[in-house]
Amino acid sequence: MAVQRTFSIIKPDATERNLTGAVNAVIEKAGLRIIGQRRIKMTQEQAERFYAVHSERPFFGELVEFMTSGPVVVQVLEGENAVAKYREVMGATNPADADEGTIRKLYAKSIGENSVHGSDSEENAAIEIAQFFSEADIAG
Ligand code: DAT
Ligand code: MG
Repeated sequence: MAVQRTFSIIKPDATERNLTGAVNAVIEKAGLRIIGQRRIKMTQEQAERFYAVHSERPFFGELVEFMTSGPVVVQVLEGENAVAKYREVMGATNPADADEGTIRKLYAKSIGENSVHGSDSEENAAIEIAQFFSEADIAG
């Protein structure tokens, strides 16, 4: 498996509790390199576009409201098999189902406020990275 990039967001529940460094420590310990990172306040339009695939789901309004409720840290991660590796390190969407040692097991508050996002495919990673980063702001 080749070196890949994936897209990560440290969500508002985690930035609010000053967990950016703690989350980054888990990411780096897993062998993933943080090659782009920016702290932003997502606009409603950015959040709606980012989660457009979930627009028909009953939790969509709540999700957009949460993602715009405070600062987030958007990141580009690089490493061997980075997409699947980061999904593994994040843990299951619902922290109640997440494995020990995963970011969501350690830090998530609930299925909605679950501390991190990670891309689910290499194709989506490229689309998501392009929404928030230009190549000039990434250094591998
Ligand atoms: P993941 O973030 O693990 O890729 P997803 O893509 O299915 O999960 O959903 C995106 C986000 O939407 C998820 O991180 C939190 C929220 N979400 C998903 N299912 C939910 C539910 N049943 N209730 C509330 N929020 C939910
Ligand atoms: Mg997802």
